[in-house]
Amino acid sequence: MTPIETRFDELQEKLKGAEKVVISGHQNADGDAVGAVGALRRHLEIEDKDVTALLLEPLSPRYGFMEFGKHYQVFDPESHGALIDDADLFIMCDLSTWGRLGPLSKVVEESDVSTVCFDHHPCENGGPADINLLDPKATATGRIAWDYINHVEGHVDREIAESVFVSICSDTGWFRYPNTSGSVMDLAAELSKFRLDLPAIYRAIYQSNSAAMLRLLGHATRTMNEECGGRFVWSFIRRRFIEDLGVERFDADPILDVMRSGDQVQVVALFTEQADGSVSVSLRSRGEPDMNVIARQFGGGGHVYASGTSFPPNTAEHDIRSMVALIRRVLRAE
Ligand SMILES: [Mn+2]
Repeated sequence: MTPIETRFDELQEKLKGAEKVVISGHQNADGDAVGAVGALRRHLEIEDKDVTALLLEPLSPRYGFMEFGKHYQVFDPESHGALIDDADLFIMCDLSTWGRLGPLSKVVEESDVSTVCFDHHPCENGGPADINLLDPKATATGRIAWDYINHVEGHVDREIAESVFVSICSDTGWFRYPNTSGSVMDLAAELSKFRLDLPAIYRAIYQSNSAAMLRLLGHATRTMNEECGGRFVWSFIRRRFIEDLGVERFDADPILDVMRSGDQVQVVALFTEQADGSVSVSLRSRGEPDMNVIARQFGGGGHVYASGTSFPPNTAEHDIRSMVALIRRVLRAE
């Protein structure tokens, strides 16, 4: 039995004595967080648990097609505090730092609920929860959820298959990133047998940008900075451009996707000014250098090929310059 399978058994045992379970993912839930929460929520529902799925903000419209969209609540400290206090188990997905649970972290930490963490981000201290199901080699957290459900021989239905599919297609960038493997394609094929409409899923996730977002994308690429002979490109989007163009729901991914399509590009950084003057940072690479190492030096983290952090308002401009200089140095040393 592998180490994670031993943990799977521990969780299965723990769940035998649990009735009320609350499950959540990180702030700004991406497809993997949503998919992992969705798959585990449905699994626990099938297992007759009293399960509540919480997200920290409304589900992105990109994932509105999912059955999961009908089965979650947006976290509200007023109404959900008691729910967490009464719960037997709290499961967090696709994060291993409490900070990424936003206002929910305080509520969980102040309660004495047992905690479980499903995650595939690199994590140094063994994990934040009582039971940690961590596999940094897993393509997506939804894959770990899928492995768990299979390990305990849970029933799989269309909702679980759809959720796991959303996890793996999101974290592989629709099967294009270096974490796409034969076993990922095998799993995708298996899941698609549950009557998943793949072109419709692709269209919902990747072809649902507003015209305002497309104009902002043009602004970001037109003002893009090129460094190290084009190996590093970056852009800084000021808040006023987002407001002037009427972008209602900003999304970094379509912009990052275009920027990293350049033939020389190895590293992309996108800095986006927020309403409060802070700057959110998205980093992408083709596998080298490690974006997690860069992000960590600035209080963030993530994966080798996709990481992020955020700069506070008072130091943001200086932080942008330091990060650009650091990436330049790392690339020159290669
Ligand atoms: Mn993930």
